[in-house]
Amino acid sequence: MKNYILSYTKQTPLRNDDLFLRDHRKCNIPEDGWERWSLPLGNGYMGINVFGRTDRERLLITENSLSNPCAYHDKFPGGAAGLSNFCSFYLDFSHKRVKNYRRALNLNKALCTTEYEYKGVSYKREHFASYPGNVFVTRITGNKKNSVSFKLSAEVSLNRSYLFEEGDGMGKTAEIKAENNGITVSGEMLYYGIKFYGKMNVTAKDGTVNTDGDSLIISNATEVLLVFSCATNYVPEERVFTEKDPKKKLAPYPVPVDRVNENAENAVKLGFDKVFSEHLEDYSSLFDKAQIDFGGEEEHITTDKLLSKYRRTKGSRYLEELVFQYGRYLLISSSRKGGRPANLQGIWNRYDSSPWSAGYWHNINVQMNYWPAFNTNLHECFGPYIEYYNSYKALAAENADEYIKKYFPGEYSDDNGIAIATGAWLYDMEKLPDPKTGHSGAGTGAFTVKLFDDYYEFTRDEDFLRETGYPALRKVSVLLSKTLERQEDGTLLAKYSASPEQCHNDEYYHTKGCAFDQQMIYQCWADTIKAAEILGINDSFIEYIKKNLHRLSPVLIGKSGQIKEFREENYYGDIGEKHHRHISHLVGLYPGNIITSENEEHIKAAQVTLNRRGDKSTGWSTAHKLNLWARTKNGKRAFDLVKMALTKCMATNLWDLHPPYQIDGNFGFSAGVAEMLLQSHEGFIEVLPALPDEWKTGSFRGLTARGGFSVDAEWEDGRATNISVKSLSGEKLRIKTKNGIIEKDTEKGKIYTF
Ligand code: FUC
Repeated sequence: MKNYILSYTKQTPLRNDDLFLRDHRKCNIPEDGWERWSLPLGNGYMGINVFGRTDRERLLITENSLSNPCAYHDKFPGGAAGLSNFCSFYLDFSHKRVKNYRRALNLNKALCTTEYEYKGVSYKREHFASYPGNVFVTRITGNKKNSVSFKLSAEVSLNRSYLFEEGDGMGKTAEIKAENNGITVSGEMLYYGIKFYGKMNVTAKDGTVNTDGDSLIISNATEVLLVFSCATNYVPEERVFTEKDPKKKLAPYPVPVDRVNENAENAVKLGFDKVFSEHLEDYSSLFDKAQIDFGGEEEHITTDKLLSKYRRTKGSRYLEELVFQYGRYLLISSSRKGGRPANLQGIWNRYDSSPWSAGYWHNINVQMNYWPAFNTNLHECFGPYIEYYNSYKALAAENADEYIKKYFPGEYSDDNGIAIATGAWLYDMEKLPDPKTGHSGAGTGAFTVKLFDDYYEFTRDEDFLRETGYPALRKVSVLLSKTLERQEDGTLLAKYSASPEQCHNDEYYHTKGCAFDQQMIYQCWADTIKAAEILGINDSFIEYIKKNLHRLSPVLIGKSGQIKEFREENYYGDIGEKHHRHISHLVGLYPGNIITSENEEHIKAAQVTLNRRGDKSTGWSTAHKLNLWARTKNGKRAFDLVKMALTKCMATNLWDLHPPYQIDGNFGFSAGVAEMLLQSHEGFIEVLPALPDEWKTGSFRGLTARGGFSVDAEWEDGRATNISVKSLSGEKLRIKTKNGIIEKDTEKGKIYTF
């Protein structure tokens, strides 16, 4: 694979580059360039931002379970409590006015480096986060003996007893202790009684390490190794959600101090090279699985310059490839088995009161996080969400009982399914909204379990389908079946319905049977029926949804030729904001498969809707539209969105900006690029369905398709010259070729060429 490298000759500035806070100047949070310039590393358990500073380096650590509840407050407008950062380590070198400064993030190795010269010594820092070792490792070297000296200290923010106002219980206590071989950081986040512990081990070759209060002074070393591991006492169990007393949620669980110490000690024993090679083996086993090549040449300019060059010129194929791979890198770094799912900011957070609480938002954001897991060959990274679902589903069932009892009492029974509402965290989940005030309809649950259908489709893992996928699809279908109202013409409509966050006359718009809910209910029922068939299940509920599926009427075309967002809309924009960032009435186009090229009229109407909505929007919305245009098989328009994302939505560190930084935009970008190159939602594989002129010649390797296939392709002048498909699960293959759709029985592990 080519080298994919983010590189800079500027350090992360200390000025406030924080777009979120710029809009909310009242926030009194220390200033830095975290959001635009720092470089992210992660091993799924923890995220690290490397600032790359030479006078005072900052290494900012996040652990996704260290959280307050979501709570908005005037003092932190826009911030919503929620996730808090774990701690920062500061390395005081006092190296000012350095020469030949450069820093980089190498995506092929998941390795971050900072290099410079100071007073005749060449310094190098290398950082990586190992998943198998569960450690973050830093090596600092000087090319002259005894040239490395610095002070190492830790800082825990919010070391006070409240966040918003005295007595709110949203504070944190912390103790930082220095010993000769390292620094420990421990304490408690009070609201949920989260105990946390982190250990930084320090080894200095040649030099000395001495304590100075709660800091360490490292003097005259030639090489210094820092190894950090951390954890909280969070356990992803049902009772963490169902226990109502916040203090009791984690009460039975101890913080795994021994495990953390062992992680750190093991890595020290093994040494940098061994820990790095284990890390690289693990990381490459995922990262190297998929490649795209549009002929981009590695550009030897810094990433900030590359971004501005992209804006000024005809673009850069290298940058397009780089940002595609960056999304994959970020997913591997923030979502690994054993860790928590990637939240709104992945696993990187500098706040005490984070934007939208760094929650799991189920009306688009968390779904988008996992779209590239499927088509870019990273289905392993979806594991944390499956585990998360299994821990919240009991609460989701309680919430479903309550919702049906309250709003549909006649439908109440001993199985009311599960309710997955928009807002969710690691300790709690919102209830479905009140029909008069909520901003998103009950379709959010169906939108969520579409991920399970996709996971099954891409892996063909029948055990998963039996144990988790089918029960989840069915439970959401059950809930939704109880929320429908039969109309005179026999149509079944979601009685309380809202197209996510769409406003009319500045208020959330509430209605019956909007396209989002109808499409999502249709999709969920159809996927439930399909899963039941695969598993050989048939009962009265399956019979019922089979019989009534046609009554859902998920797609209506309006007088402007648009897909209607609301049944009562005639012309586009009659109801709701014309350019609203959400475009929820096209969920049937993507991620669903209700609007497909089988019905040209539907595809045309989807294009009208997309054109009327306009391209200009926030980060994740741009990525969403990229996927939608790809599904209409319009390469030119899809590429407009690629350009829009790269010219308007990227921070210098290539984080996607809503603003603020939200990782969904990065993930949606990678998924969208893959969707332009390969599709499989129509019952067959289609190579290059939405290829733009800019990518006339190229290749890809290891993109994945439904049915459990890994696909490689090469093309010239827009035409595929070589296609090879590896069968990963021995399923029947259907592929569109120039001679039409070909069907083939396959054997697991075999490769078929076209
Ligand atoms: C949805 C979006 C917002 C934001 C938030 C985190 O509610 O409508 O734009 O991205 O999620």
